[in-house]
This record gives sequence, structure tokens and C-alpha cells, in this order.
Amino acid sequence: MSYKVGIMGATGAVGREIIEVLHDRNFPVEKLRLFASVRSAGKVMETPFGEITIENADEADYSEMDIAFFAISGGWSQENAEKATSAGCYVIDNSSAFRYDDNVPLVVPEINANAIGDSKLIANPNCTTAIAAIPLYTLHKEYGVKKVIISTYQATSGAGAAGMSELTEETRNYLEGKEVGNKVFAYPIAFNAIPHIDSFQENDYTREEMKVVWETRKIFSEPDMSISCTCVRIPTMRVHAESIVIETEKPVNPADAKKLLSSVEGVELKDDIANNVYPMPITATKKYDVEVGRIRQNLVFGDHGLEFFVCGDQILKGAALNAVQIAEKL
Ligand code: 11C
Repeated sequence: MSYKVGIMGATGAVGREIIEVLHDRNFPVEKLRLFASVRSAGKVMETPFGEITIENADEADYSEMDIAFFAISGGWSQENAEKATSAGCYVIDNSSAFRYDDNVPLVVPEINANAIGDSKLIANPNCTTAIAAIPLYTLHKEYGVKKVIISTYQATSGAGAAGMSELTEETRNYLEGKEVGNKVFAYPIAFNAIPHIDSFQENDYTREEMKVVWETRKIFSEPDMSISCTCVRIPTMRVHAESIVIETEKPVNPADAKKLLSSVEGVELKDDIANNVYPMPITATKKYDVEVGRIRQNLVFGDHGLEFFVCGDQILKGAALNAVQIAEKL
């Protein structure tokens, strides 16, 4: 059986990557249709499925599609999801529009594919959540995670193609002695680190930080899990790195944790400090697996605590890959 697939937002960083991942994973595509804003409609895009003419996303007829990947914006998803699902089309939404809706499953397939049930609308998590989720859930199942503290080092790709271009342009400007400027981020990102991603909330955390809390709890079905996060944008291109500290119910030691994580689907253990092997954005770029390493006994929680570092491609496991994996489960 093969499927009629639509990508809404096909010209964006995530949309483009979804096309590549569908092809790379041999997803059974009967017909692929690409949609974007009216500005891009009519243009022809080269894809591994051949040349495809882009159509206006606002005028899509969802009765002609089996699965639509939504990668435009939260507002657009909100306006169009119902239209698609009521026409019988599955929607895998990359935005945050429905993630916190109790009636919409929020899915990392390696963890909670069964949450999909018979829902036609499935939410794809925020990249920062998705990248931490598999190692964290693996440790949670084995040792019972009581507390989690995460600090992130997030790539410019989190702000889409415009974010990545801004890093390139600002770096060039800086090195050429020109005014650096900034448009996408609150401050210049080149040679900087900005502890501000998305809007500030009433509790002084940012929405990006709270997404990690809300989404991890929902995906793990642990509504009371104690989690805190600080999110920082750094001048890298497309991999989010995260330092994670956990306190566990049961005693845990790094050797056992490494053994456990080395056998988990979606994780690549990179932990050999004698040979300077650890996760890094340059090695995790364009990789499906999330790199996990620097696993050590945490100094605060002792034998009930671990500290480790993860790096995952923000556009792949953080977006396009996870979305395609959800489609595979459907
Ligand atoms: C960032 N994590 O790095 C964001 C991008 O909720 O899907 C993804 C936002 C989201 O800026």
C-alpha cells in the first residue's frame, strides 16, 4: 500500500527535510504534493521524487491526500487542521498549536506510539523535548527519574532557514569588520550566546523552556515529573546540545547507564573520554540518532544521580525525522 502525501510548508527548513527523510526511509509514497505560501505557488522544486510544482497551501483539497505534514506555523495549523482531518486526511503537525490539547496525542514514536490511537491529528514535539526524550525515558524506565534539570545550547536552525542565514551573514559581517546587525534573534547571534528563546512567561521562564516541561510530562505520561530547563541559543547551525542532570529513585551508576543506552534505538552512545569521544554538533549533524555521552555520576545527587550530554539534529529528530516516524506508525 502506498500513500498520497502532502507537505504544507515545503520550502522551509523542516519541509525540505521531510521530503529527504521520506525518500531516504523509502516511505511508500504514491504521490507527493508540495504546498507553500501563495508567493511560492507555481515554482518548481527539485526533489528526490522528481520535479514538483508547488501549490498554494491555503487552497489545498485534503480529500486528495492520505497524510499531510504541517510545517508552516502554529496559527496556520490552527486554521487548517480541522479542514484536513474532517476530509479524512491524517495531519502530523510540527507546530505547538495542539501539543497541549488533551485530545491530541503528542508523540515520540520510540516512546509512546500507542498514544496515537485513532486520532487523525498528531502533534510533533518541540525539538528540544524530542532530542532529550529517548535517553531520558530509557533512564526513567530503568531507574525512575525523580528530578530533571536541563541546560540547552540550541542551534540557529531552530528559527528556520532565516535563523541559519542570519548566523552566516552576521559571521561574515563580523569578520569583515562591518556592522553585524540582527533580525531573527533578539541580539546578534554570531560570537554570542542568548539565554532567550521564545517569549518570557509569567514565571520568568521562556515558553521554549516551559515546552520542555509540559511536553516531556505528556509524552512520558508523568504529569507531575519535576523538570526545569534553561534554553540558550548559540552560534551553531543545526544541532541542539543539552546538558541533563537527573536524580533517580533507584541507585544508578554510569557503567550500567552506558550499557543500557548503548542498546537503545535512536541513541548513539559516544562516551569514551580517554579518546576524547563525546557528543558534539559537528558529529551529530545530519544524523538520525541522538548522540549521548559524558555520562557520569552527578556530584550533587551521588549514587542516585547522573549527568550527561546529548546532541541531536534539530531538523531531523527534532522535527522532520520524528514526523516521518509518526507517519510510519500510522
Ligand atoms: C527553537 N525549539 O530552537 C525551537 C524551534 O515549538 O516547534 C521549534 C519550536 C517548536 O527555536
